[in-house]
Parts: sequence; structure tokens; C-alpha cells
Amino acid sequence: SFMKVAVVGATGLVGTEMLKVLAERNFPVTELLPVASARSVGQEIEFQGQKYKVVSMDDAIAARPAVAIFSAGGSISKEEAPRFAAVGTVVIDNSSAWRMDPTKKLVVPEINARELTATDKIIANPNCSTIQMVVALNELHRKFKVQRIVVSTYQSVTGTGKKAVDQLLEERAGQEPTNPAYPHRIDLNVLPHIDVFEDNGYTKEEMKMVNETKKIFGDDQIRVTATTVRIPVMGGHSEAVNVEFAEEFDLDEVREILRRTEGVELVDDVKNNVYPMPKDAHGKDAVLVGRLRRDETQPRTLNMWVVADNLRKGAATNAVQIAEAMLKMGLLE
Ligand code: 11C
Repeated sequence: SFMKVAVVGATGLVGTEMLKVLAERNFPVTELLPVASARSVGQEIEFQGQKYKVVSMDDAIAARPAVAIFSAGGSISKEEAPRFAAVGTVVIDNSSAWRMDPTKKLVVPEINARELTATDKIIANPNCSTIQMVVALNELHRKFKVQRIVVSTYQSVTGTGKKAVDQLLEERAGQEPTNPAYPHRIDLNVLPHIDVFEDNGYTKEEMKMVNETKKIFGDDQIRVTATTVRIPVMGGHSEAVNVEFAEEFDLDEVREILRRTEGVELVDDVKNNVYPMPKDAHGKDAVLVGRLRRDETQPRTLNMWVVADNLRKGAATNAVQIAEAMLKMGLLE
């Protein structure tokens, strides 16, 4: 079937990954409309062996694509997503602009794609650190019911974008970064600071994990507390997740459930030093889960270590999977 696909923010880190994932998964793109900032218009992008010129937002809207995948930041999404929706385009948005809007769905396909309907024209893609955590917890939640989560993250600089990757590489090469992304050095350092601080002392990234988790699971009773941390790594985000369930669990059963959880790969054999690491998650779609053990300080509580490529399942892959689910459900024309 004939399908025009716009990728807004096509030249960014996530946008580039988006094009890669669309091609890899053979999404039925017959015409690509790469959109980027004004200074990139006219530049050429290669996709599935064909060259496409970067077009302006207005030209992309005029072409009425079936779907537009956005990863160009919150303010562009706020402004431009409704303009695409107005011409009938389904927008899958990677920014935080629409996630907590009660009229918009926040989708991780393994968990809640079936709730999508023909009236959904702007669909929000969750934050990367939230996605990998809820994918790991999905089936465990169904079985034992999550009550409270304490999560600490170890996040890759790719979550910030190219500027941060450059800062890390320049620092590592012994140079002064030309245009630093962070207020401090990142190489040989750790920053307990992702996104901006809010009045309650938490960062926006931390509050995303709190609020998005509740919305995706459709359960306001789930309590989440987070500390999100930037580390000098590029392959993916890691998370130490402490989760208290309503029901008692058996560790072997937890392993069994994770083995059959969609999107999860169990990587847990400590006798052989096998556990998830960002270098192994890099370039993969799976969420790697390991270091499974009981929290011995209180009942019904599990500790685990969750790693995923934040640009793949945390962003591009999840967005493309939403488009695939909608295609399958007959929601894309
Ligand atoms: C990071 N999680 O790693 C951020 C990047 O809300 O989509 C993604 C921000 C977002 O810095």
C-alpha cells in the first residue's frame, strides 16, 4: 500500500535512528518526507537506497503523509503536530509535549497499543528511561501487581543528543568542549542531573518516570520515586529497579515470566559474569534484564537491573512499533 511517511527532526540522533529502524523493519514507506530545520532544507538524505531532499514543515504538511514521526523537541511538536493532525496525518511524537495530556495516549505497544482508535491523531511516545522500565515490568505487573518502584538510572549521553556526544568525545580527547551540553564535565564524572530541576527538588526526567509509568499502566496508585543520573556512556541507559509487588512471588517464576515477556531478553547468569550492559544493548531493540534477586529487607520486593539502547526501544523503535500497530489495526491511510 502507498504510504507517505514524514520524519520530523530527520537529521538528529533520534531522527537518524528512526530512518534506520523504518528501513530495517521494512515499514511500507513509498515516499519519505524528511523534515529538518530551515538550514537543512534541500540537503539530501539517503533512505533505502534512494535519495530524498529535506523539505520544509509546510511542504510536508501539504503532502498529507499518512504518518509523521516527530523527534524535534517539545515546542516544535506543540506547534506543528496539530497542523499535521488537521490534514488527517497520524502523528507519533517523541517529545514530552503531549505525554501527560489526558486527551492523548501514551503508548508502549507491548502494553497498550490495543487502546488506539481512529480518533487518535496525536500519539505520544514515552521517555526512554520510562519505556525500558515498563517493558521489563509489564508481565510482572499483570501477575504480581506493582505497588511501589524505587529506580536509579545510569543514562547515556546519547539521550541528550549530538552536542553531548561531542562534549564527551572532546573531553576524552583532552580538549576543551567547544559547545558543552552539560554544566559540568561528563567524562570521568557522573551528573545527578537530567533535564531541569523542578520546585520539588526532583528533575523533570525523574518526574517523567513517576507520571508516565502511572499513565502507561493506567494505575494512579503505583508509587514511583526516581533518581536519574547521567554517566559517560554511549550505548544505552541502565537502571537499578527496586519493585514492591502486592502479591508474593517466586524468583524462578519471575525468571519464567521475563523469559516470555515481549520485548525482554533475560540476561542473568552471574556465575558466569553475565548481566546486562549498555555495550551489549547498543543497536538492539530488546530490553535486557538481569541481576534478579530478592530485596531481603522487606517482603514481596524484587531488585533488577534493566538496560536498553535509549535511541532504539527508548525512542525510534518504540515509535515505529506504534506505527506498525496502527497499520495492522487499519488506523493509517
Ligand atoms: C535523556 N530521557 O536521556 C532523556 C532524553 O523526554 O524524550 C529524552 C527526553 C524525552 O536525556
